[in-house]
Amino acid sequence: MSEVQLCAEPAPLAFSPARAALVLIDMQRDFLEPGGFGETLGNDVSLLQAAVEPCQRALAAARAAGMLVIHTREGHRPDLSDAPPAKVARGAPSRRIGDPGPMGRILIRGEPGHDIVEALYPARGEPVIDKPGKGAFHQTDLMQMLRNRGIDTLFVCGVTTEVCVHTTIREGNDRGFRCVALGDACASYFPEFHRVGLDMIKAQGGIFGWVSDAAAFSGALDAAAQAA
Ligand code: TIU
Repeated sequence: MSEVQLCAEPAPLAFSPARAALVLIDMQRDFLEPGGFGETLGNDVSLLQAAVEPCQRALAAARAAGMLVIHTREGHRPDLSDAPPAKVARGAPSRRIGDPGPMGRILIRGEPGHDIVEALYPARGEPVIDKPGKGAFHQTDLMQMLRNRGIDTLFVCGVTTEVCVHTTIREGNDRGFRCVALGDACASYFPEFHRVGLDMIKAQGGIFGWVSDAAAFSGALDAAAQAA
């Protein structure tokens, strides 16, 4: 498939699917389901459900186009050796990182709550990046993976808009990638932060990147496939 024309803000964007990746950020049970990390922080986790169907749509389109699909998960080693004490000790959650909960230990790799929700489960061969921080580039091999594939454009979905999605887009932008948030495929525990978070990306002529949506992304890929 040659160049795809995408409706986006603040301006349309042309991209090559062979040089683009769809990055799904932290669509984990720990953030989306009751009893996980998100709920321990006092959040209404049902707010994040809005992103699931748009993520499915974007995922199906990327898979059909043969695009690179990368999933990320935020979490820590069982011995917490990679968890900064400042992160573990912060706030007054009902359960801290590493404490036992109904989906296993909170935000710990290998526990049921750390895994990706069923509706968006990675297909065989799709890389899953386990990250200890908010950004997907920090202390991971994401940069190497993208460089090896000649990727120049990232389509970013997932949760939460103003935390891990934003941090990843900021990291990616500084590393020279064109980063596009698929807005409806992102969600936050704070609808206001979601809205303003997307506005921040596309302000000032696209200071961190672009904002589009799952329907525009899948429609653009479909149109390019039909034309080919
Ligand atoms: N709490 C919150 O909004 N987010 C996180 O802690 N991690 C992610 O955004 N994945």
